[in-house]
Amino acid sequence: DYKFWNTQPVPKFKEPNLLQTTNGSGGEALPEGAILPDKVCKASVKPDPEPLLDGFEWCLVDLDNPNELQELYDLLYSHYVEDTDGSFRFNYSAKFLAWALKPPGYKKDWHIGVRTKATAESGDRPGKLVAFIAGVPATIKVRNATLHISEINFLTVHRKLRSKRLAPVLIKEVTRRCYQVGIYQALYTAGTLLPTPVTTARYFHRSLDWEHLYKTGFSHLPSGTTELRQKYKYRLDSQTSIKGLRAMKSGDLPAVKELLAKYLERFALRQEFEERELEHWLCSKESEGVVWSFVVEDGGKITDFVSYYLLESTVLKSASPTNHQQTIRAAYLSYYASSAAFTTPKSQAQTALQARLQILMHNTLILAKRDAFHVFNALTTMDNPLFLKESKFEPGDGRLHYYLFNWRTGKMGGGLDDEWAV
Ligand code: YNC
Ligand code: MG
Repeated sequence: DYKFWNTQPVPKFKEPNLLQTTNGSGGEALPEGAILPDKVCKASVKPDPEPLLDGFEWCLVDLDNPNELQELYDLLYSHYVEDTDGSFRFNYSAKFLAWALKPPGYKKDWHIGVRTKATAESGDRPGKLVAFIAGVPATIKVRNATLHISEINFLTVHRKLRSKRLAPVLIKEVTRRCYQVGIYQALYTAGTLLPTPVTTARYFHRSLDWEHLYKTGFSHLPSGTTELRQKYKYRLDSQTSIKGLRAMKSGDLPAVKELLAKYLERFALRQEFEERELEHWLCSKESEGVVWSFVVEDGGKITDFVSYYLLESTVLKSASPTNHQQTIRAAYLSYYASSAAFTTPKSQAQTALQARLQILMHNTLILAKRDAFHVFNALTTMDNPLFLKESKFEPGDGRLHYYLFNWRTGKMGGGLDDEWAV
């Protein structure tokens, strides 16, 4: 019954909303915008964090310190998100964490941890890291509003401390630290249903190495087919087919920024990037080995771009008789854009875009396969429904709910003109 979430500035389930038909629900339609005014948030800020249970203390996790980064990696490796039946767990690399949590303008004091208390017996060394939550700053557009927000991620509680109401305490602490610096809205995603998603996406998976996915229990052999036929189904050429497709360089940033901004304007929920932010996310030193970004250059013009990131999953219930810990190397589709979206006349843009994205994604799969990825994952966000089926993606069990904190708006995802892109 959401004892914690009912106290927070988030929309209630089934709340009448100005941007929805109220269907005679009788309620007064509530306006789009902040749920709590800035000044109310500001006035609520306490000078200190809430006290923790005896034996625990707050800390910041200094990601520039390799030992602390490793501690965060270890915590997530053993305790972060698993799939619905506990067969796989995300294995975010230390490099990924440093990249994801230190974009331009990041705040060290939004990397919040909880440790067991140092004791005299342990020589007063800091205790073990047992919980974490992080925020990074971002600018988003929600329909016509521009919001400076924090994006909240990596909420983790050690499994021995679960169900002790520590998660709400972490959430309140990151909220306090955001409010302290005048950030009153947040964006977050979770597989868990909470009040109230602004939209919900589904995960789709495209096998690149079907045999590996089968051996690790990720994929099953559908009845009426054979292993050989499955491998054949997902085969890919070794060479890409788009002329001018190449790795992105920092010199492409101005063109990619412009193309992406124009492309994303078509979506009701989207991020806004400065050039240095895009550089960080797509082609910085920090992103090497984490993100792969490509452009299509045609006659000196950048017509398309696509990116994906590496996130391994640990195989927890392997059918393999060896003790060797198996992993799945997954590529996740990230930002992309194509100038085919701006085809004129407008009535032909959708068809042109669909055709173009199918070719672009086919080429992207070839690139990912070449880089030894086992599977390519994509959500049903952005224009992805235009190519998922055609490119042999299959729906998975996973759902991802998108949430806004302290911002009310209408539900998104009804049609391609009203989609989301964050
Ligand atoms: C979740 N994922 O409903 P109620 S996603 C938010 N996000 O509250 P306890 C969650 N809330 O129902 P546990 C949540 N999961 O009573 C549970 N909750 O109102 C709510 N898993 O707390 C839950 N990482 O401490 C309930 O639960 C209350 O010990 C119960 O801890 C939960 O990063 C968790 O899936 C998730 O480590 C930490 O299960 C733990 O179970 C765990 O008794 C594995 O908590 C890892 C995992 C979540 C990944 C993510 C996004 C987090 C967003 C948090 C909300 C941010 C709000 C905006 C703040 C900034 C505002 C500004 C400006
Ligand atoms: Mg707890």
